[in-house]
Amino acid sequence: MPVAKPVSSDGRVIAHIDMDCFYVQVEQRKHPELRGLPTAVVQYNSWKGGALIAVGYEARALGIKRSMRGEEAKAVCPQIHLVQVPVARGKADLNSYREAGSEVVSILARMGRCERASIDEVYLDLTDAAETMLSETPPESLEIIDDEALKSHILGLKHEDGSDMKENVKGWLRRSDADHREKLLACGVLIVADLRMQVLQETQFTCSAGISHNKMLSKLASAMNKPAQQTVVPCSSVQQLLESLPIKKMKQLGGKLGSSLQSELGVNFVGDLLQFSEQKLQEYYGINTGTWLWNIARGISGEEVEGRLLTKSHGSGKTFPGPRALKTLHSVQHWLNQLCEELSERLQTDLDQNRRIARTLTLHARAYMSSDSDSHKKFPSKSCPLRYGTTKMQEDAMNLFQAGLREYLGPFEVKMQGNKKIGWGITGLSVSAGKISDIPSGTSSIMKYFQGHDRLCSPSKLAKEKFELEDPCSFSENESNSTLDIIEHTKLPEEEATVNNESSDLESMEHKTSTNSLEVPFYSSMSSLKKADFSQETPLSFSGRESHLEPKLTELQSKVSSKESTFESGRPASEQQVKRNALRDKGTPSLLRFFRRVDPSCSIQSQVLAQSSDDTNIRSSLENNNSIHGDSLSEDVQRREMWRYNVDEIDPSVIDELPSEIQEEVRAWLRPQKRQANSARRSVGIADYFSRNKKL
Ligand code: DCP
Repeated sequence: MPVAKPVSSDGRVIAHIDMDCFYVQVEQRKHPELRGLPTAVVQYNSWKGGALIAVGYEARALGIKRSMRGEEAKAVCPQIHLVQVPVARGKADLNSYREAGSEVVSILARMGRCERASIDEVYLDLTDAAETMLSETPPESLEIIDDEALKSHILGLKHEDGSDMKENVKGWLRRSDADHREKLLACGVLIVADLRMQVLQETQFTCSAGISHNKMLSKLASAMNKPAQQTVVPCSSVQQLLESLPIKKMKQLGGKLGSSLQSELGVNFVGDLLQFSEQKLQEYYGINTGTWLWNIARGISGEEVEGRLLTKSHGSGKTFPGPRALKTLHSVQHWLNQLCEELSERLQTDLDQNRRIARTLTLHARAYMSSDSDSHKKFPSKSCPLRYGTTKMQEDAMNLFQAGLREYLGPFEVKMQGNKKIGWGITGLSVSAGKISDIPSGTSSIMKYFQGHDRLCSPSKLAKEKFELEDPCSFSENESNSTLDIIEHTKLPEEEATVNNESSDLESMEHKTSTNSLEVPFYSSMSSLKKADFSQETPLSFSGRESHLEPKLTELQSKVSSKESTFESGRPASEQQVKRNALRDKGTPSLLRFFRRVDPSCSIQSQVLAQSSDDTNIRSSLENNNSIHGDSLSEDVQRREMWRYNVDEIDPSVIDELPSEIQEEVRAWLRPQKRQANSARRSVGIADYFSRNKKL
């Protein structure tokens, strides 16, 4: 459920910037001959000419909609130019769009705190810049105001018949009798207009913007006048804006909470909420959500711009609509391998360039069963601690899938028709890496370890690259009824149009809804996988399996290394890269194991043979996979998730697996004299480990 944040001063100046028909603009920059022509971007290799995922404004004017497929678009507008999304590993390759988004972010971040909300959306806190402008060059002192600012739409500003709209806007911007907040807003209008011009000049992309005192209102405003325009929400116009805004269009109200407001309280527009007291709303929805509702009805939102130029997660997904549904573990494994390979590369880049590590791997799937009675059932999302290294990620993702499948199948008996298996089909798969954080400073050896000992990133390089790299691919989706965890995923366009033919404006909006939201790629439109799924993620731990394997560490290590080397070398990677990956992969599991409490009571039996094409084995295989499900484990799993362990429980042989420089550090740390200095037995967190390293 949404939670009310402390309301900060509404003297803030917040902008929301949203690129116009973004993928189309990126493609038009690549192919300048398409500029000004009706153009749309389609997902590759799809049925009926592919799904349209981005439609240029010239094409929109000719009746083309994102919900169409290529063939339909051609029928409606024969002159339309359809550009295919680049492809890699048999799926959409969104890198060029991500990189283009990063270019824009690097420009916008010049003027204030910048939060990248999706692949083409950014929030900016321009309060400081506006204060500076107001004190140094207030708008009322300006003789000439840039045309772009004069084209702004100021909500509530009346234009009398025949009056010059730009003159009216100029008058509004230069009011000397406005209060401080409104003067700051006027500065924000000038700053944003200038930033948008810079973006255009430096990237050739146009964008639209909303400017107000908080994120919520700015987000609403940026969509009101597109393309290449900006809309301002002065305090005096908030009520007017919200009174006719359909409740489900409001961020976090697109799902169950919005439906409940409609059915329980008869609230259809945000403004309808005004008739309820805060107490009444709290009675219905609890204290926090009640207050949050009371606030949004008045346009009040304390949500801060987070100051985040990099994505909160990385993800990779693909859908398999209709006859392309995956029906064997073998095919699922194949695609999970592709998705994990992409994810692993992006994580490695993030690590190399930004010194960030992800800690959670999550698998989502969309599935169906042949049994009608079970058609409503959702495939449960599953998470586990993330192990770096492509092969490990692939293995873990498959285990998560199997855990999810077992839960999904439940008591359902796989039906057989002759030799044909009709039990289940997978129509969407995605893996994402979350809980990304900076590597604590002072952990140079850890860095070397992760990076295959080959180099360290200098701070200046990192600072520079921060703007160049990221997972932009952000699409957002509200977790309508939860403010719990935010997981972002790489949007996979195809599914949007394919799965979501009825995709409404509301849904599009939800896909993109920022902060408390999911960068959602592939299921941004998968109605069956929405909202609730994400809050139902079940953390899984593979510590059990690691513990099970503990006595055979050396043996396992050598197997893993050779297997992974083979795997890597089978790909067109450079030798150096192969070496680096092998080195990286080699140490990771033991490091994770090292930092986790070992619980011998939990073990995961050997992985179900993913390559098995005999689906009749699935159930029994899954049932043998005892430790990846079951309520009895959940507590233990959560305990392990805390990343704590007891010094005395560390098996010294584990240290042999660590890279040499870490071995030394850890041994020094474990030396009796050091430990005597510590007060008796106690648990040590990973943070302690890192800070100790610094001291040693
Ligand atoms: N996208 C996608 N699948 C969707 C929606 C969008 O792959 N279902 C991609 C293509 C879009 C980009 O994300 O260009 C940004 O999405 P927006 O919803 O912001 O739409 P556009 O930027 O294309 O258009 P607008 O100008 O209306 O914002």
